[in-house]
Amino acid sequence: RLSEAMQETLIKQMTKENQASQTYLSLGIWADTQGYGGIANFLFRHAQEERNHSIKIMQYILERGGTPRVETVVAPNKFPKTITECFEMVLEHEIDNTHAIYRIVNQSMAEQDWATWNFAQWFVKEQVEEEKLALNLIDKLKIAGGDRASDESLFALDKYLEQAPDEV
Ligand code: OFO
Repeated sequence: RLSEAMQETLIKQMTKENQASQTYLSLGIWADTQGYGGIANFLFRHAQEERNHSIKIMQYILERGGTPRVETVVAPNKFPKTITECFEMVLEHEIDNTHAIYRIVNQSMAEQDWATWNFAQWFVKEQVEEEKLALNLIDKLKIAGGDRASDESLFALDKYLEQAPDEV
């Protein structure tokens, strides 16, 4: 059975994943309004993934006999000015979430809650993928010329991201 403390930590992580989902939605809206429909599509798909992460945690709490809780998320209020900044926000966001996942791993070790430790490993692996994906976006944009990329290369990148796999 989950300890009270672990349940609270997992509920906070549910909220964090939901918050991430809102952030990606907001970045997607920004990208679309700038004319980058492909990048927007990519970010919207990512928003969906984050929501799934939240639900995965909710289900885990239920499976362990706990009581999850849906909490308020705040409206994202920071918009990027450029595509580079947008992708950097994605990376920062993922790094921050990786730290949160590591805190869950640490807590599960301290409590000798091996079931949660094992559950958290899925997220450890997922964060490696997500950071890699974000780094990859930044690299691709750099190759295209960064914020000074020509319209053609941004168009190509946008088209690529329209259908890019969610993992690299
Ligand atoms: Fe939930 O994986 Fe990104 O943050």
